[in-house]
Amino acid sequence: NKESSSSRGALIVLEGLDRCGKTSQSGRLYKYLDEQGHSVESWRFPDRNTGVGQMISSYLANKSQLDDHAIHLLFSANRWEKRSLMEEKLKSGTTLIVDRYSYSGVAFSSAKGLDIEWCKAPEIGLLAPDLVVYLDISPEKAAERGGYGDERYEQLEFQKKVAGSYLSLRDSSWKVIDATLLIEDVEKKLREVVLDCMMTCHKGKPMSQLWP
Ligand code: 2DT
Repeated sequence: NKESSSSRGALIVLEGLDRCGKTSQSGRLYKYLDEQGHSVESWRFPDRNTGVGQMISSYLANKSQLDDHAIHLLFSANRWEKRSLMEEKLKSGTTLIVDRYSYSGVAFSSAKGLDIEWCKAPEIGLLAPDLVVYLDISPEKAAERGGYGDERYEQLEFQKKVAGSYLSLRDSSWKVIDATLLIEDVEKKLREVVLDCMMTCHKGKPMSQLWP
């Protein structure tokens, strides 16, 4: 049941704190949709494979230092360099499951104290997701999950600020899923909202741009 080339794919974004399960849920969702015969790709931001992505990667590993505004703009540039490919894929009927997007950009930078409107500005004109799924977990619970790694933002105090920033970004188009449920239950809920969204896009919902 491959979609006809005349109907577009959906832009699905998964957001949430570190250790909320985004990456494993993206993987499971991708596998499911692929097995069902959908045209689907799994993406993530930052995309560390580009030149800009390598600068970001080195910053996150604490191997380089950058001004908060500068790194914010690099994260945004990293999305801009993928924008045309993203549009092409969606138009050709491929659904994209994206692990983090502009919301991570704004949530993490504003958690450092940058002005939220300033943070949102470079994202204007990127493709707006058809669905944002927020995998909801408290910073404390997330920290209990096998601990954080060594990357720059993986600390409880900072994650608490990020959680607050995410909260102020949430709007009615977000679907919030309790990330502390069993992994299979999260997966099931995720599939439901995603299939529903894909259907809407398939039926001709127009693409839009940030910020809606
Ligand atoms: P991963 O651990 O998921 O690779 O993320 N981040 C991410 C930002 O600060 N701004 C952004 O625009 C994006 C996409 C979140 C690496 C870290 O980078 C943060 C965690």
